[in-house]
Amino acid sequence: MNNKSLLYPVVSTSRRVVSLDGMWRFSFDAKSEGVEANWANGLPESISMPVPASFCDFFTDKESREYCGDFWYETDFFVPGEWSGKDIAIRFGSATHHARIFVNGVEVAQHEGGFLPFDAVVTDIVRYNQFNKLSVLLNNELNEHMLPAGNTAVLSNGKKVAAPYFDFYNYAGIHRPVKLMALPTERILDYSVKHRLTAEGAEVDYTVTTNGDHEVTVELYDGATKVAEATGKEGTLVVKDAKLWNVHAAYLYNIVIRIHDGSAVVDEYTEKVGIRTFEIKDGHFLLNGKPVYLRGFGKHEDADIRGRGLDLATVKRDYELMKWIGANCFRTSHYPYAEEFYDLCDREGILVMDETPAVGIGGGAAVNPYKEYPLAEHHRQVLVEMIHRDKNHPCVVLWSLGNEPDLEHFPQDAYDYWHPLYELAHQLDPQDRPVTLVCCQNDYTKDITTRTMDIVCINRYYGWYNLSGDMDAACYGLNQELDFWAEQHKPVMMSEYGADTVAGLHTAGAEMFSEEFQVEFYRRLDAEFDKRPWFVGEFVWNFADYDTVQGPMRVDGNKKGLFTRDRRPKLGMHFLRQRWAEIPTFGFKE
Ligand code: GCB
Repeated sequence: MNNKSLLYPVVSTSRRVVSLDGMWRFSFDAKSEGVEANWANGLPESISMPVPASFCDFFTDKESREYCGDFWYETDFFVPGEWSGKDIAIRFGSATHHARIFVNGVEVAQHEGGFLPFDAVVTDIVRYNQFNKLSVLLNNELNEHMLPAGNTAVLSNGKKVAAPYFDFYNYAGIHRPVKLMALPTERILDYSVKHRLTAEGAEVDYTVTTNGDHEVTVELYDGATKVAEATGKEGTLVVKDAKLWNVHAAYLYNIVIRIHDGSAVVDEYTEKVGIRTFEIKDGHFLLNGKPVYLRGFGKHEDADIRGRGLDLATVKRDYELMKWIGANCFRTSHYPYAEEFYDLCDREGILVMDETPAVGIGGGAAVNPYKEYPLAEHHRQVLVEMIHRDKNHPCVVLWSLGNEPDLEHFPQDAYDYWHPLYELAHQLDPQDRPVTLVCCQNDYTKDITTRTMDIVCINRYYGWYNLSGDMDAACYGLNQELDFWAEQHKPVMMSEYGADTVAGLHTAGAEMFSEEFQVEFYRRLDAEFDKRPWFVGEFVWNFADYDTVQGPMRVDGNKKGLFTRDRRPKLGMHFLRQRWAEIPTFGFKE
């Protein structure tokens, strides 16, 4: 059974949380024999493995690093006797990609998709005042009915090989924190907030979902001072002289939600919330009613050794660098990130375009992914989970349904697939944020889907993959395309553009792969954006170099980073730092 709640685990008067992160036991299961052989009651052989982290880069031998198939994690956890009478749940921030969870040998949960949280209520299975066994069977094979999409080839020697339809390494493992929780049996399952600015301050409409009928109260605190309160599962908090959440000037309140039974508090949940509005109006993004030009990056959760495992030190360093360069936004390409990322954005005042793991859908006229990949159901699931998880973050301002699907070869099928997702996202989000998808360098005239989104997001590599190295031709091509988009009367944003750049490679003229070319690339293309008032944002690709599958196109991974993988700036970074400093935070570009 699951707890039916994606609320982030917090400790309160009624809730307890214990981290299960640390060194776990690990074993590959190449023959997929573990379930039959009862490995859920104890791994016959194991090595140690840190959680959270990807398992891949701890290994030096190719076989283990590139392992594809089933693998197990195992640990022991203690349940204090004083927790009896509560519901006991285990929550995974994510586990990549397919997970089956066992406690004391009993299967308690399954989850598909490697980038969103899930939990299992294990109250009836755990033994109190004793150690219990937690076993996790994971599988990192890719296929065409799960996201991100890919394939798994089986070689003649029986070895499985991942064939991703995407350009980042297929890291796998328990990537995010694992928490043991003691929750009241009658509890808060979810809440949502929606903000409205008024002449006196702001009004926050809220809804609370619980699994019981007792009275609910909601309070808003500014530090220790209560500034608003209301009773009931739905209501409005009236905040006089509200301090708004803003870019680079975040202001956060504490929301405190309680369930009462007479004078007793049955459950209490508290979280930080920011009051702000975000909308598209007259072709511009308005944050709290003021136009804002988005500038930032596409990123990856990617780091040396840890792979895609959450590492708070890397997260912190990335925010410091984003502030240093003057970015105000980034896209969680190509999947929802760890919740801790969004928390820091909430605190730092950085905007987020939140993306589902829908990457790798289609890739040419030969296959109609909308007919041949049974993806729609899983796609809906990840969209629902992402919006459910992230809807209250003030930093999240845009939903991206996915990255670079084929929209050109089967235009009507593509529209019929994507448009219901667009409508679903609007229905699911209490704040009704703008919804988009990110389209790739296709024959944009044939694509009938992108123009129906709230904003047109284009990934374009003029000057790199096409018209390579010729920036005059690249600017010509870009201008031709931008003239087309101008006729659609939608705000347009560059959601990716970039050039592979080998740090330390210098050329007197600006030649491809050199740091000089990276500067020239951005200097020339950015000047074209600046000619158009309806151009509302630029996300350079990528924040930092990152790992990919091996191949003739990649030299030790993708080198389009503005920082190296160990976060040293390349020349392009200095150019952008200066450019972005000249663009006012609010208002229009001159
Ligand atoms: C893209 C993809 C991104 C790739 C990038 C590149 O269009 O969205 O995942 O990594 O191009 O560098 O080729």
